Amino acid sequence: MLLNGVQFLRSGLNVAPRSYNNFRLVCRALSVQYGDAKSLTPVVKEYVEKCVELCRPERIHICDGSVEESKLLQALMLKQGTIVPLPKYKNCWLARTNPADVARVESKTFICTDRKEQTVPVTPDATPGTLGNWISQEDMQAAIGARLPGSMKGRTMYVIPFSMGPVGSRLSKIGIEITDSPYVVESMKIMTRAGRQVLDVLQEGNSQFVKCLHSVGTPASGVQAQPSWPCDPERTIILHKPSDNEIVSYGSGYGGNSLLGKKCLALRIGSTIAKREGWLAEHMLILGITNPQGKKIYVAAAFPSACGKTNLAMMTPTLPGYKVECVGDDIAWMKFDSKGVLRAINPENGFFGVAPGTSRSTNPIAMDTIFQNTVFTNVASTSDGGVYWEGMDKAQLSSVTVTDWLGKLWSQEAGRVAAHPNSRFCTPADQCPIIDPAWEDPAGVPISAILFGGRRPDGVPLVYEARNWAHGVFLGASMRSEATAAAEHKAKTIMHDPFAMRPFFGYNFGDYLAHWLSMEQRGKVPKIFHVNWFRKSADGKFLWPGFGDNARVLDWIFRRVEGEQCYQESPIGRLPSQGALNVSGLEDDVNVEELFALSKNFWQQETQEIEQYFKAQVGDYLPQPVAAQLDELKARVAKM
Ligand code: OXD
Ligand code: MN
Repeated sequence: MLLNGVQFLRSGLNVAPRSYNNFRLVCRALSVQYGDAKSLTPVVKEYVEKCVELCRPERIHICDGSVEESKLLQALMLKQGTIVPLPKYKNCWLARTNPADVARVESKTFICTDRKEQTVPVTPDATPGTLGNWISQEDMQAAIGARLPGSMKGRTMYVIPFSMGPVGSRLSKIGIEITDSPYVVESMKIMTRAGRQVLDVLQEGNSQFVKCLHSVGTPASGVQAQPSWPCDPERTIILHKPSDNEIVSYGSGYGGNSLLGKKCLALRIGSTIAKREGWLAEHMLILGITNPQGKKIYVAAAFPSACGKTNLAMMTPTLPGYKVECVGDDIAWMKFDSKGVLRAINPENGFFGVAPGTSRSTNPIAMDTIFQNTVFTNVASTSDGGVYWEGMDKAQLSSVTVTDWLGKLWSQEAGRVAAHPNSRFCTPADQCPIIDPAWEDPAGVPISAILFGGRRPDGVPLVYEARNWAHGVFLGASMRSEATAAAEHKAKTIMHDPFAMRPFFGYNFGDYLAHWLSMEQRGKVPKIFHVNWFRKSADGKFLWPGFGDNARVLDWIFRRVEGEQCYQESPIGRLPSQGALNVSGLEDDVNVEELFALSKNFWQQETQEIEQYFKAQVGDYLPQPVAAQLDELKARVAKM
């Protein structure tokens, strides 16, 4: 019998595991085309079996994570036209997606809880909520019932056991992703620790895992616009049910919509687990920085998608004697250890970076990382078997022809971009030449400072420090940034993106703020800073060179962590004191005064805007200490 969505959810995984024999019945009828069904624990078998009954695949493939398996899947995708080889590099591939499936779809992403207020603040204001989308149990069941039954007909169902974080670390979590996309399997094998070793951990008695069901689906018409990239953009939906540690994603094969370890598990479900267990799951890079005296600290930084997290995480400092090493570029899981030290792991195993803008001058380390064992998506290709995107050295184009991300011949005069603005490289983290020696330390690395930031062309200085933890939490809550291409937003509007988590909260933002405030009672909290590399002058030019020169900002932060009194109070927080920011040797003249200028008018508007936002979006859920920080800021700005 075909399970419908209602039965799928109602039966959940709370039922006693059925015997292995039962599973064999299903699998025999289907044929396990690859892998060993015996390696699955009873609860995993139960989950796989339910997914089989619901989605009705043709065959099953249990992923072992091996190189042979990758070769098999690459050959299959080549045959299906999903990828083409890039012979200029070693083991690199290019996928071109259906042009309707190119980014995360925030408007179609839902969290399912009993009550709406468990997911989002419910405010009396009529303004539509922007802090996530709630779905009821009934509607989630209906959404599954309308899409998933039979969705894998004719396809192979892949079972991917994966670990977010080093396999076996007390900070790591296990997931089982079921998917009908070999592209997703290959990407998950890069982005997570996937395969047999994860099943061994489950066999050893740790039976908990996050259930991740993904299907690229089939349009209601039955016709795929691009058979090499099956998807169902009209009916795409990404569902999360934190109470069951469960994710169901339908209709998209792209990035965070389909690689379910990343945004769905590590952030949305992850933040709910973190709240329950007393830690933090955040949209943050982690880097180690060593000063000229050989002292090293670790820093975590939250910037909205496509605001330069990968560039900062792999920065080549221009300040002599400084060294930056990369722990992760997108997600940090942070937990206090028994001594009260906040320790972080990068739960990922690879980088899923935005390609355009990545070049030898902006991020040479990324360029040294990505040209082997990498899956590129929606970049342009060159006739010598290479890739191209906006920002890459144009000199290489003189001797080749270029095919754009849509598969059309392209030239520099074409008047359109060659690579999609959200095109990506998906590459193993251990290929990064400056990967931190402790990046896989199961204990995590100690975090001394947390940075918040965004693209703020006006009014916001290069760097300032929070006065205390509650003020830092307020800075995270009031973060704003220009929209980018990582999601479906179009115009370059300044959007609120608190903690860079707006698309990724797994529960009510008010409760999230209370959780952040409570960290102060759990251990020694790091210092918090706000940075803005993107301030512009009146004539529209960036005031700060950014990239490697951001080491100058990290140098000031380092010295503040060390307790140096190199700051002055200002109405918005602590600024570097006169001369404290090291600007010596900067190639271009930088107008430091303009970079740090504070305008009463701007900050009055900014505080008003934050106040309206809190009122409309957070309402009564705003914790009092955060509201008090806003009041204090307003009072200080009034006296400017
Ligand atoms: C990402 C994102 O892909 O934040 O990392 O969109
Ligand atoms: Mn991200």
